[in-house]
Amino acid sequence: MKDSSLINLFQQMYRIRSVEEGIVHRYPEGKMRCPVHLSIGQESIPAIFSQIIQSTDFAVSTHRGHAHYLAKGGNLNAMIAEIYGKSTGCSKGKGGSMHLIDLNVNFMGTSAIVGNSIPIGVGLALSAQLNGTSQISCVFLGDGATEEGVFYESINFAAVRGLPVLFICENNLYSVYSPLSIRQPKGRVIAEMVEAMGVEVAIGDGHNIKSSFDILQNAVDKVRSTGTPFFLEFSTYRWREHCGHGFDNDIGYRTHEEFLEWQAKDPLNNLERHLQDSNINIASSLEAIKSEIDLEVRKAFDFADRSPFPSQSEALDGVYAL
Ligand SMILES: Cc1ncc(C[n+]2csc(CCOP(=O)(O)OP(=O)(O)O)c2C)c(N)n1
Ligand SMILES: [Mg+2]
Repeated sequence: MKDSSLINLFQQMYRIRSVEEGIVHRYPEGKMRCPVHLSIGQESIPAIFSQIIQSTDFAVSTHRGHAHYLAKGGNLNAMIAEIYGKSTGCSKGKGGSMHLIDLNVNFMGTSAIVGNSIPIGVGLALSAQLNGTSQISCVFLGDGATEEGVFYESINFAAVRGLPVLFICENNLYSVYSPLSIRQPKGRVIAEMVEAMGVEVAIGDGHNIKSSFDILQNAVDKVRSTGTPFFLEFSTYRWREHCGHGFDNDIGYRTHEEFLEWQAKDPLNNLERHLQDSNINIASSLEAIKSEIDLEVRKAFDFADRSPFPSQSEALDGVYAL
């Protein structure tokens, strides 16, 4: 990869990290009243995705969706305002961190219900097929979501109908506090299980940026050119607690040593060092990129803080109940 592409990747990865570190630092102020599922440590795949995907393509994601929303080009101010519960938020302040959406860039939503957005992504692919567009639909999911029945129904439907959908599974080994080893039979590989259902698959190491880039590029090209589904499984690791801004390595479900092992593979840090080693004059440009992003992120938090809460009269707007 050229240095310029790597710098773009660095920029995306740093931006996602900076936004989530901003949440970490401000969460204790008590102004963000919704739960947050951070993906610090998991930025590489969303950052690569941002470089490959087109804004007309569809994407959906999960409870851990900040990075995917940003990578698809979702509006930063509207995301932070949503987390602050403000009326300027992307769901008008009623959804919080787990309900991100930006229709301007076809980021079609995230959901708190594990597995819930998978059939929605498949339905979007069906709409692209019926409308005869060249759009593809991308479904981000975690390893835990592959244990939901709807995952199998969706994979099967996409395979049978031949739909242009790209499933991107970020396997961070855990579903809340349960490791894969106690949730699935020994030796099972998620991607191989999907392959057995008739869908082409590839497996990547999310900490290897260059190979992950090629794998993702190849899959996007294939889905677009053949109009058929593809399933990707990338290994990755979340650093922070399952839900919240702290760490949870001391509660017994994983060890601090394991965390340190994965943290040493930090894709952002490694990319920065790689860029510095390959080009001795780059350090000041990287610092400039970082300060510009940090400023943008600070402004987004200020915007959210200054924005009004939704008024009482609009409390039930858009809420449908029997
Ligand atoms: C249908 C459903 N079951 C259980 C939960 C509780 N829950 C929230 S997040 C989560 C873990 C999902 O794990 P994974 O898909 O691997 O995503 P990760 O949190 O690792 O990003 C669970 C079980 C839920 N929100 N919805
Ligand atoms: Mg997981």
